[in-house]
Amino acid sequence: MPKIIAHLDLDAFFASVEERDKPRLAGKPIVVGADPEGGKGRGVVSTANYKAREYGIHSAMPISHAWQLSENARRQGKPPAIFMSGNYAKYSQVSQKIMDIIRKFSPQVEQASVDEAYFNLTQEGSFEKAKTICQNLKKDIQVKQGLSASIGLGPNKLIAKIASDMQKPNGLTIVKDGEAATFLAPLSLRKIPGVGPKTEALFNKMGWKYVRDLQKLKKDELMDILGKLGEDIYYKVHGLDDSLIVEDYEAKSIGEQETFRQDVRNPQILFDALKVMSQHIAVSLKKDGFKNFRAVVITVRFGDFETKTRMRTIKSSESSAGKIYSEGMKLLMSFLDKRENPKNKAIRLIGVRVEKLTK
Ligand code: TTP
Ligand code: MG
Repeated sequence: MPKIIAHLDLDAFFASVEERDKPRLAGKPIVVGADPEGGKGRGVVSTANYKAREYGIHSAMPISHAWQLSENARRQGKPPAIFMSGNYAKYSQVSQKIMDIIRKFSPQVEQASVDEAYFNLTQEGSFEKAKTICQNLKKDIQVKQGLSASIGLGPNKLIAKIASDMQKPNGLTIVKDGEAATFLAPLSLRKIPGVGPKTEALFNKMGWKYVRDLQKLKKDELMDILGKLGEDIYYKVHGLDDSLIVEDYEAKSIGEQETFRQDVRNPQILFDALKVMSQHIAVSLKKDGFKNFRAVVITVRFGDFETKTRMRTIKSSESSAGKIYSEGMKLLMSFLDKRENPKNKAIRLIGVRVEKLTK
């Protein structure tokens, strides 16, 4: 029997929670993220609701840019966006409640991020029955939590994930067994997980833009270009994926980031920020019931917005703030010298997070 896998992703999650809880926000464009400080703010957008996206505002955009777009809209007589800081404790509570609802509809659920989950519906026996389950689930989330979600149904996780994004917001997209390759063919290559901006640029240079362009290649041709990654991509463009639903992951990472008021070269300022964030993360780990982490990840964004991420995997299982700090510091050091920062650029933002969490 073919598998029937679903992927659910909440629509404009943080912003939708705010809109739900604050009646004065109903129907308005909303941006959750850093303080825009009248256009001078230095942080980024966490998310924007769909009204605000009509102005071109989106996740990870500098908040100052979002402010400009909102001001442009205001000048055209449209309502300006409402900017608000996020209430992350609340979002994570809502997230847990949503996961509990999904668990009532499926015996096997994998939380993949704060607002998305894969779940198994194979036991329903047909895509028609699985579709009805998804419609009921969407209704239940709407009634109990006042939020809308988009769901993709497919023969594996890869297809379910891509499908859930096809008809956002409030979508339900079904790709039956045997339809996967046809479904993927017209999509742009960036829709394939694992094809990032660099790989996409490489493909574009070869004249390949859509999934169908890669579907024509042999596995060896892709492997000659990209090695193991080429092999992975070969299977993906044909809609093949045998990764399993991994239960038990309540969250894949816990982390924080800080944007400095001015770009920084002084190591002490960076280490101080790292220390405070490490302490916060250790507290969150405990609060969320995690025993250990096995990896520490540092993100550095330079003044020119170049952004680098480096990870250290730890052999022993650790949970202390001190360990996050010491591993984070080793990673951070390389950004202060030629190894990761040959041009001695100043640093705009650092982020630290822990991954490979166990309960
Ligand atoms: P997403 O599911 O990527 O985005 P979304 O739910 O806001 O919108 P969509 O309808 O397109 O799914 O991310 C979930 C939440 O994670 C999002 O509400 C805010 C947070 N987030 C960030 O803080 N920074 C980011 O860069 C992204 C992409 C998300
Ligand atoms: Mg979402």
